[in-house]
Amino acid sequence: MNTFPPVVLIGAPTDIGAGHRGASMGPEALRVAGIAHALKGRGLDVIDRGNLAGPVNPWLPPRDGYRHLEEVVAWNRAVLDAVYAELEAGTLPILLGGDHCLAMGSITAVARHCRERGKKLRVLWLDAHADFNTNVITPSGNVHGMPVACLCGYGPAELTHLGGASPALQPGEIRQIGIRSVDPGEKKLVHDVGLDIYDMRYIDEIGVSRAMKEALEGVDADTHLHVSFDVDFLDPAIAPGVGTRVKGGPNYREAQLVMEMIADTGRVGSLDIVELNPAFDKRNQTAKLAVDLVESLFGKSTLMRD
Ligand code: HAR
Ligand code: MN
Ligand code: MN
Ligand code: MN
Repeated sequence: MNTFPPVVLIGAPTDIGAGHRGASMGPEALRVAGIAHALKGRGLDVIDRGNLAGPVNPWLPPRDGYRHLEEVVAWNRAVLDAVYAELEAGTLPILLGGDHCLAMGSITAVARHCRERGKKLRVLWLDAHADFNTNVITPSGNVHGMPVACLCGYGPAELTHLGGASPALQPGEIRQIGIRSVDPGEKKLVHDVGLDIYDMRYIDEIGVSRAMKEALEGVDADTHLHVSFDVDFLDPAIAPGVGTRVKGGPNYREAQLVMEMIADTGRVGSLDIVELNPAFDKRNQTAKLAVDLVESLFGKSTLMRD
């Protein structure tokens, strides 16, 4: 028997923070890959709320080191309100992105919910990238490279104060897993901030099992676990459908083990699935893989283990 509340799918069809067009097609690709059916197969109640609306992508160059800042804010406000309403209602929101800038809205909502309920928060950031750039150090101006920095209070007021108080998150509440692409200025900043990063070298050396045990240390019955799953976390050999591929990511079994170990905590309270880009995919294989991994995240495993 699962112990999950009803899960709610919220589509945010935009590529407003990305450097390639196409993540806006992510929500539909995940639906076509059968995400609702797969979750129902896990015994979960699934409600698909359809898609949020927001500004179109004007595809302009960066201004002051940010591309589309105003539109990024508008999308994130919509995500924040939708995700917060679900948490208040006691459901488990799954954000179907969309690019990773949207995690500012979802995680700001989750953080507010946890503060109000006196719950501990742990964010697992599964990604090839640290997403800790600012407008000064960004090589691109793309805001999907900045959400973790903004959540920790480094960024423009419109984004750092999305939910009022800033910072929304303390660096100590985050664990980043799978990281293998960090820009030079970003490297210094994550070091100075003391972000807990399980990069690919560390995972290569100690293995997924030990790395995940460490990343999940301290998660208890009082913890809300938020998983921010950037699909480019996966090795591009198995997941070509992303805009920013970085080789040397987790393979199929390693990724499954990550999800299975998170599932074992029984504390998953919210999820983002972001950066899926059908324009780069082949026959929706990356969306299907993401759905397969999400099944594991919600407890699908080969054998009964308890
Ligand atoms: N670090 C690069 C930049 O800031 C690339 C960021 C790409 N980000 C994502 N999400 N795809 O993780 O421009
Ligand atoms: Mn990302
Ligand atoms: Mn990424
Ligand atoms: Mn909760």
